[in-house]
Amino acid sequence: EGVQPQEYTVIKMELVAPFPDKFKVLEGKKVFLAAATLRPETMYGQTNAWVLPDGKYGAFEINDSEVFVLAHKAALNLAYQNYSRVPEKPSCLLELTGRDLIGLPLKSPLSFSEVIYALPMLSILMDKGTGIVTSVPSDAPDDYMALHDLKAKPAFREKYGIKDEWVMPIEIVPIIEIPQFGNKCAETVCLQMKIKSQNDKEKLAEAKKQTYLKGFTEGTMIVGEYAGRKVQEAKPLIRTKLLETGQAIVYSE
Ligand code: A2H
Repeated sequence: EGVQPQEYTVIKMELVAPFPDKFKVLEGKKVFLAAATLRPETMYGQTNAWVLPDGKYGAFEINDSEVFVLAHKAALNLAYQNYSRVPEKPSCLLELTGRDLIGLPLKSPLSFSEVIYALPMLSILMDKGTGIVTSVPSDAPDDYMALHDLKAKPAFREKYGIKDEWVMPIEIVPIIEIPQFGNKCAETVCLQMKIKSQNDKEKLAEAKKQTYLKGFTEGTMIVGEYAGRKVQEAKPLIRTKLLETGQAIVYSE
């Protein structure tokens, strides 16, 4: 980690009622999977959420009506950042693993899909961000490959009890146009670099570097309120809007 603190936008992905049995104790509250992102302007392209199957998560009471599902360490950090009503000790209402989260239906801000599902990603680090990632396969190479793996490998879906209907209908949503990379830059770069799976860590790190820089410096939004504007201009505007409307919060570490 660098010297500069990383400032994330945490997107509130709302659990759709009725809740499954394990989550019944949370009924009557608004429950969100809290996903940390550095690219709030890409939220139009969300197709699903990612969780680590063996990761330990908790459902933490954030205020009188809201509950966040996230890694314990992130809940503690949030408390210090004054988002929990009991600052020194955020109360965990329910202990969870990633497996409990797989298949949850969610409603996420700006996504063109009415409902998206939580699915497994094996490269999630539990000590970074919130341990929950929102998936934008058009622009994030990690997301593109993890989705590719799920679609291509029935045994992988079976292992985690994933219904085909959560995965197979997913289509990549073009949201940003980048010269030479087109409007699905993650796919372009993963194909060019012949990346085979989400476990191809070194190549994926390189793919991320390329797309991240290109997207920010040369990308143009092709959807949403700021269609036609450069990513650089749209990013802070979209972020501010998400924060002001209560659909996201700031999180730094
Ligand atoms: B980004 P940095 Cl479209 N484990 O959001 C693994 N990856 C994580 C994570 C964790 N615990 N927490 C967050 N991330 C991902 C969008 C996105 C992201 C796009 C393009 C690139 C991109 C949609 N996924 O990140 O190491 C999140 O994915 C490329 C850097 O703190 C988050 O932003 O720099 C990013 O990694 C944070 O990574």
